[in-house]
Amino acid sequence: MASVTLSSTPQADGFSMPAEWQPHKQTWMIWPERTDNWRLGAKLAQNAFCNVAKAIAEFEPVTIGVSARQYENAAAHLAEYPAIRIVEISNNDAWMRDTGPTFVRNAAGKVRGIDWVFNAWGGLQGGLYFPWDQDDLVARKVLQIEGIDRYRADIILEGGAIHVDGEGTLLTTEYCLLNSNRNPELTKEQIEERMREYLGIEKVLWLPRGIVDDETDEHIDNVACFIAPGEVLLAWTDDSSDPQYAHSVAALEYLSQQTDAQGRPIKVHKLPVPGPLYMTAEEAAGVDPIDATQPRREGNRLAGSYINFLFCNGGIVMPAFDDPMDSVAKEIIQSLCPDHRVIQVPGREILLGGGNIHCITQQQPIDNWLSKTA
Ligand code: KQY
Repeated sequence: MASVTLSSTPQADGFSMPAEWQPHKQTWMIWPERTDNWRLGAKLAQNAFCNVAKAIAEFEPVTIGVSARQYENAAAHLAEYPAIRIVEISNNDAWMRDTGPTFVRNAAGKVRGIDWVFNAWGGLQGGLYFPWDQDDLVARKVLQIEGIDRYRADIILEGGAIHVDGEGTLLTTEYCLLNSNRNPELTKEQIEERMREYLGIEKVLWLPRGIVDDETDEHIDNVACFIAPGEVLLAWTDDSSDPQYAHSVAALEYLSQQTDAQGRPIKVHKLPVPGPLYMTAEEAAGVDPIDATQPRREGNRLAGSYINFLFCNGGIVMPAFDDPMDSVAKEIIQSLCPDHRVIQVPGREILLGGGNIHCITQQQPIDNWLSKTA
């Protein structure tokens, strides 16, 4: 089945983005390899990504896009996991949340994909690498592989910059979406309008800031997410001397005064942050200091957060950091989502590259779901 490029918008066609906890057909990932982001030839990151893929595969199929150069290596790592498929996709790095499509669905359960313009988190004004031309083709290739029709959006956006509740509300951060290195020609109102047109939402909730030193310009998917309609999980610290405190307090104060698209007051659940966590000298020395514009140095604060997890079919895959807060965060999420089995996977190697489990994954909703379950 071919993938057609559409000239309309999802909203005009009756499509909207489902909540992440709605049923998935599969989850997509990209195999990590660039040695100026992933230390020691990306070997440790490859193991970490494999562990994430295996954890997700306990709940649903996984497809991993791999460059031609790494195809055999990835296939050998994952040969014994029939729920994990390897396909060849060229890329500039391994952040499927941001380079993959955002899927939308209509009332009949038909699925389409949005292919956002990607500029490596800021282009030549603070972006994280150049070029990013292969990353900008990833969403299109995923949709072609699946035979899913595509909307090419006229806006620069990464999937990690948005969360939705599936009932009309979108959550984002001003620091990222209003940053002059993304869409400087658009006003806040025009960006909201684009979100309505592409994601079929009705209301945008704007947190001012995200996680301190998050090199994505503070994506929402590292600081807060919907855990249910009307309920937001927020990264939190009680340490008022930590710069994260002001970010989290501002988010809490804002959300406490907001209602969602259905008119419900937002209920906020606090989720402790780990650490603070910092890059060690050994970790920094393992990264090749070549192309990436973000140098890795001993003492860099890492943007660690347990918010950066993925809902799967019946499960949640979340990071652990060998930190006292690991078990606390897991218990909070498990108690809020009793119908999901929460699995923790080591997240530090992924964090060293600048993100975590949500950033390296993209869920594809099941198609014709309503007719199949009717
Ligand atoms: O967290 C993400 N969504 C992407 C992080 C990119 C980091 C590149 N070094």
